[in-house]
Amino acid sequence: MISLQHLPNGFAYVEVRNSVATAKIALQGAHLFHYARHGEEALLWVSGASAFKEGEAIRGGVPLCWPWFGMHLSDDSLPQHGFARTVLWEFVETTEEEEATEVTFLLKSSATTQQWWPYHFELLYRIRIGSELTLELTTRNSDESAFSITQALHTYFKISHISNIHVKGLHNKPYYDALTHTKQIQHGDITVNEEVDRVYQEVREPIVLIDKQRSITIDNEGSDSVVVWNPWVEKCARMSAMEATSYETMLCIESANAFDDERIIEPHQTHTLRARIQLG
Ligand code: TA6
Repeated sequence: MISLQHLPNGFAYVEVRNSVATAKIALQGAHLFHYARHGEEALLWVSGASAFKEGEAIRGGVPLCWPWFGMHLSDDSLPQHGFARTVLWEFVETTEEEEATEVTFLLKSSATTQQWWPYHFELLYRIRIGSELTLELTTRNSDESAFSITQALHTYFKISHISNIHVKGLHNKPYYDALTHTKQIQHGDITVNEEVDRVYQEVREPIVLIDKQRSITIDNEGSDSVVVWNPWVEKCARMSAMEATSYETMLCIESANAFDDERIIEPHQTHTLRARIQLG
């Protein structure tokens, strides 16, 4: 079952309910903000302080960072993480199978987008909701010039408590530490007991988030970089739409083309960033 729903303030989202799971995707930003298999904990964390209002990215779920990740390289008046997550997308297609539903959203360049980024493009975002969750963001260059993008599926995972988790799969990977502005190498699994803001490179194997008895496997394609972020106490207190204890129950593991993993897309060519998320 698929329906278009509206919050009292008019904020629109698509609700999906099938035989295995439920999901909710806002038209603004094609922003997946809920996914849960029946009878299980939600996969994604969403802040209780998130406003769900026009022009403001939902704090949590899977914000789409596009066509740049982080701050714009030459104009810091432009929004962090690009504009795709705060503009309205079109809900263009749905396919229902026995145990999965696929929904597709489209964002095309316009006079609005060209005020931030001067290229012609089409973004197609397919979300497959079943016992697994697959996110597939395809950029088509419909311009006559090549362009470069950086991007991320900025996934906020819901966790039992930050002290219970560890992340496997990044041992020996190089990363940029955004807190110290230094390049480091990961030794062993990641545990979190302070602010963590790292962009890992050369990542070509699945990453596994272990949270007590629950394991979440993130298998990326079209991506060689992964961002791991937790704001911890002080930054959490300073950030918008965060509650004081938000950092305790969320961890971002972001499937990305970030920094050195930028992608050049030639005219009329495409690039797809795909994340397959399996729950154990
Ligand atoms: O992906 C990590 C990060 O770049 C952090 O530095 C932090 O800024 C986070 O994204 C949240 O960014 P946002 O623009 O959503 O507040």
